[in-house]
This record gives sequence, structure tokens and C-alpha cells, in this order.
Amino acid sequence: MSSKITKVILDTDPGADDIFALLWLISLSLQGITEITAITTVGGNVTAESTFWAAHKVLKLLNITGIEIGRSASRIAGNIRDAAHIHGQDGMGNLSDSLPEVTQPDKDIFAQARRADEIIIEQLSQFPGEIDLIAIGPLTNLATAEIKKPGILRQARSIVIMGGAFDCPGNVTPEAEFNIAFDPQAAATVFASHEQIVVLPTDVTNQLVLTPAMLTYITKATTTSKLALFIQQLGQFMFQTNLAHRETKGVEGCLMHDAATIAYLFYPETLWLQRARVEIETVSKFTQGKTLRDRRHFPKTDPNAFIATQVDSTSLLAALLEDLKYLLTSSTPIL
Ligand SMILES: [Ca+2]
Repeated sequence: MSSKITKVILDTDPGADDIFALLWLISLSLQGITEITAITTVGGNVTAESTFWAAHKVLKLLNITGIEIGRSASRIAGNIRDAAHIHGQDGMGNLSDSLPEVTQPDKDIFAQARRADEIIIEQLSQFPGEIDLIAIGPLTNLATAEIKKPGILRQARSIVIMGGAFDCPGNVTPEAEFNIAFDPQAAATVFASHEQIVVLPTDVTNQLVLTPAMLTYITKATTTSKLALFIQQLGQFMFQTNLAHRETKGVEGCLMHDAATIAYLFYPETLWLQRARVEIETVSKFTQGKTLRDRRHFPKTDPNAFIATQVDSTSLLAALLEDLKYLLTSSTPIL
């Protein structure tokens, strides 16, 4: 069976699991399956500046040039603090000092970078109906683009979001998941913009545990490469913080929340989805950022989303492992 090469924009707040999702996407890009048209960074797990540099450093480690990285729009509203306690102050397991140096000309890159919303508007206008917009951080950039140019998000071929918690507890408050709670107004704007939003909530992503054995499997053929070392150290860092913060229910491993979006686009057989109308709580003192859907059996005429409700985590993680292994062992000159 053949398939055409798709275009994607990755909107991301790296973030260690963001980095695994980005590496997966890069592998698929090197395999000729997709083309990354831009990476737009957003403040969330760590500051806007740190997420930008984390994305920049990952591309630099891989010697990849030619993919524009946008810097975050300003958070619209929200009072959740960042997640540096999980991801490290630099969003990459405090490993940034061990990665290729940011050289003098590089240092101005952040100041000179275009804003993410500008890039999203430009790309979706230029390639209407062609781009899969993958959002694995707070929805600030997507919302800002929509506010600046109403209707622009409809130009995406799909909008695939990691976020929300429907039938499980939140991970930053009793009811809310981080990406939505960090900028709930932005999330509400995005969910009001489109009728076909795909949502990968923690209900399914909590099942995606990368274990030490999996990490060893990915890197064992290339243990001396810089990328293998980085992946090993990033994983080890995340195993510790995920355990310490009880993310994995005592299992040594780390959650691959963001990778679920990549699976939806490229390995859709690993997920089951339910049509629904998703609303975002934006005003409540206790449940701000909660994602809601109406489960009552009344006729409904205005669904806006497909929510993932089940995942074949074994097959999804197997696909992730093989593609990361490909990234490490392929003979492509950039590595
Ligand atoms: Ca993220």
C-alpha cells in the first residue's frame, strides 16, 4: 500500500516527552513518510525561551537545518506553574550543557525568531487542507493564530491535540490536565474553532510507559553516539522524576503522553476514538481547565471532537521503539 507524504507542524513545549515525540516525527520524516514544515514552540513545561532552545538544541544535535522554529505567543490566561520539576529547568533533563554548544551567531536566534502564531497563519494559508497541526503543549499559539485570523485553524487538514482528562483525575489539579489547564482560555478558543479536533487525553496516555528495557533496546546498537547517549540520559532523568511524582504508579519508566499524537497520525490502528462535544471549564475556582463532554443520551447536533478512549499501548510503543531505533541506526549522513 502506498501513501503520500504528509505535511506537519509540531507545536510543542519541550519537555522530555515532547522530545521523544519530536524524535519520532524526525524518524518518520527521514523515512519519507512526512515533512515537518515548522516547529512552533510554546511556553508550558518550561519557559517560552527554554522550550525554544530545547527544540533548537535537539535539531542541532541531529545536525538538521532548514526547519523553522517559532517562538511562543504570550499566554492568554492561566495560573498553573510550569513543570520544570518533571522535565528539568531546561525542559530536557538538565542535559542542555552536554549538547552541542550554542555558538555566537546562534545566540540571537531566539530574539530574531518569528512568532509561532505568525508561522501557523502563514503555513495554513499557504497550504490549505494539507497540514496536520500537532499540538503537544498548551494551546496558546493555536488560539492566538485563530484570534488574529478567525477561521485559520479550519485550514488545517487535522488538528491533533495531546491534552485533557475525561474519566481520570487531572495531573495538575484534581480535575485538570496540564496542557489545557496552563491556558484554559486558549483551549476554549481552539475547541470552538473546528468540528474535527482529535484529542489524546491522559485517559489513554497514562498507559504509555517507556521502561528502562525499552530505552536499552532503542540505544543498544549505537551506545556511543551522542544521540543515543542523550536519549539514555533523558530517559533516566524522566524515570526518576516520574517515579518521584507518582506518574507511573510505582513502575520504573516514564510516560510518553505526547507521542500519542504521532501514533494517531501514523499508526491510527493503535487507537479507538469517540465522537463528542468537548467544552473547557474556564471560570471555576476548583475545576478550571477541566475538559468536559456530555455523556447523556440526548440527541446532539454539535460535536467538535474525536476523543481517544482506548489505546493498544503495546503496539503503539513497539512502533515508537522501532522508529527511534531507525533514527539511531540509519545511515543517513546527518547522524
Ligand atoms: Ca508537551
